[in-house]
Amino acid sequence: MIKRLFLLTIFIITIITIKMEDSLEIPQIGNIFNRKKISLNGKWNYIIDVQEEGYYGYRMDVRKRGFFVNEKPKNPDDLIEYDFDKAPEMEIPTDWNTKNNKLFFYEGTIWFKKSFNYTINQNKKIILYFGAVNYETIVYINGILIGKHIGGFTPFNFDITSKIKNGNNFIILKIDNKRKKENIPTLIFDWWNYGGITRDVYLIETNLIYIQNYHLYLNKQNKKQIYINIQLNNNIANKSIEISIPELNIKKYFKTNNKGIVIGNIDINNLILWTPENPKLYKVILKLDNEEIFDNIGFRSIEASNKNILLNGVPIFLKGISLHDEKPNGGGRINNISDVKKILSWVKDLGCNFIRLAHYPHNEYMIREAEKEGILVWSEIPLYWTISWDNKDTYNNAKKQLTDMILRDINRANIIIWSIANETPSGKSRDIFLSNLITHTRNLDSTRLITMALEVASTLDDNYTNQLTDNMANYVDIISINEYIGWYRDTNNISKMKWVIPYNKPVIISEFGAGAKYGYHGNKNERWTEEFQENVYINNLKMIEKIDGLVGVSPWILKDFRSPRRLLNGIQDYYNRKGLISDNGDKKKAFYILKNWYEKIKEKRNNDL
Ligand code: GCB
Repeated sequence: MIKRLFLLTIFIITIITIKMEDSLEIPQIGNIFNRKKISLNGKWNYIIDVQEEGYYGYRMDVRKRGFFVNEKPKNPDDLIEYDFDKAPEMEIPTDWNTKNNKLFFYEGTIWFKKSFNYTINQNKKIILYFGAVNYETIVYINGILIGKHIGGFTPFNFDITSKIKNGNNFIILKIDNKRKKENIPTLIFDWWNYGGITRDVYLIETNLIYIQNYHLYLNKQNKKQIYINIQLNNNIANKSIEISIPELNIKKYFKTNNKGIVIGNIDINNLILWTPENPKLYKVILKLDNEEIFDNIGFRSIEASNKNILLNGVPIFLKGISLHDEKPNGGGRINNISDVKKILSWVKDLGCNFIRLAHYPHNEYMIREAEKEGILVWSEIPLYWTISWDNKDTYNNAKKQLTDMILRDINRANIIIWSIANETPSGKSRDIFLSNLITHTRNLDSTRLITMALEVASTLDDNYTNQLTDNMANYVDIISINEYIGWYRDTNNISKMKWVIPYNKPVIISEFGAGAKYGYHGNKNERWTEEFQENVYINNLKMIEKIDGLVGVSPWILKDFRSPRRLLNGIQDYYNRKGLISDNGDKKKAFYILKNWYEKIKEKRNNDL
């Protein structure tokens, strides 16, 4: 019996592996906002499957019960032990943790099913697109496996043209958000592991040959020229693509090379560059055969020059704040534009021109809205703390997440920084891993700066001089440092601290902060009070402004956020309390300290000019 089961399991695993190789996943399609699409958001049925019965099923007889790939077992006389149509519903997109009390701490497998009607249009391609699903997703359409995706924050899509039927169809997903050592992120991280279909789901309808993605950007050396790079889904040569920018009276034609790529440039006069003060976007229309897509694109340059960051050739100071992708009130993943607007209204109230979107790629709504508002962005992948540096699959996973983050937002003018990693322990394997990712990023995108959040490993003999010695500082364009002086260390000595940063590069203090529970008051030396946090801000800002080469700060963090590592009863209650604003939207005292400092910086810069 045991032998039979063993063989059966091997058989099942073999089927799964063989089929996985036939994955219908295709390279990410760009600019989903302005494609012809049908939304598959809305109600999906779900089955919580703690032991992954529907996948591994002990005593499972494939013929009789099947995996949970159909809506219910197919034969009427089979034992019915699952039925999606009788299962509860969840409104997608959402994390599952905040939608059902039973799922608050849940990390495991949940199955989802969506039925939909479709009328087939001959000579069209149908692409099934997911904005993000956390973490591992196996996708079936009409009972057939079409692929698997890992990574919780980037888009992925499948060409389902050959699998979709006229009339009724159904999609089933097995989603698993168990943490694993070899994953990105790994086992331990300081945020909530929200599971589920957290971003939009669409069916995209395109021509058989379509524009997969494109990048239009300003020539750094010649501000009267826009570079163009367009990629079709097919290696076809001599396809004609029309590009028009009506506001600039531009209409040009380009032909693809034998890789299905267009590389070219357009000369432009009177271009208004994108800046935080005037976030000018131009409507750009790309036309291939009878299919058009448009985008609103801003043009700007960004570069690091000695210890400055130059936006359009002019030094800029980044008045920033760090954010998690979490709703303004009550936790859960952001999944709509009004959440984004609320968060950005706080960002603007604080006087910021810059946000650090920690610690993974955020919702596309956030980036697009910030772009319209003139807010610059740092975007990063969840390569956080201790990663399995020697594991090849882990590297490939990181590289894929990085690539998909870049491809999704390649045309967004406000993103000026790609960050590769956060607080990683020094070592040879890590350096190889990270430097390879940096090379990859530079090859994909030459129009942004690269950084990673580093830590100070040592202080000099006087104990007050912080010295940055991380080897990765040699590879990045900007030195970014997370420091928690006044909270995790040196609580009484903030003002004595000095810095030695021996690189001719701009510096960002990418994190500092302190925990405080809103409404809890006391002495400035008493932890968790608003006064303690306020004092940490006052003294840190005084110290930070003396740092040679300082071009920006993004303190930790705008709003209290959920984290399972924050256990202190009555104070933390599973929230990281370093927010300048409570989860209910109440501003703590430190909010005003930072706001005033940003006001002062503005005045100082105006006086300097
Ligand atoms: C850090 C991490 C951030 C944490 C923060 C903290 O250095 O980058 O993810 O949440 O410290 O509050 O400890």
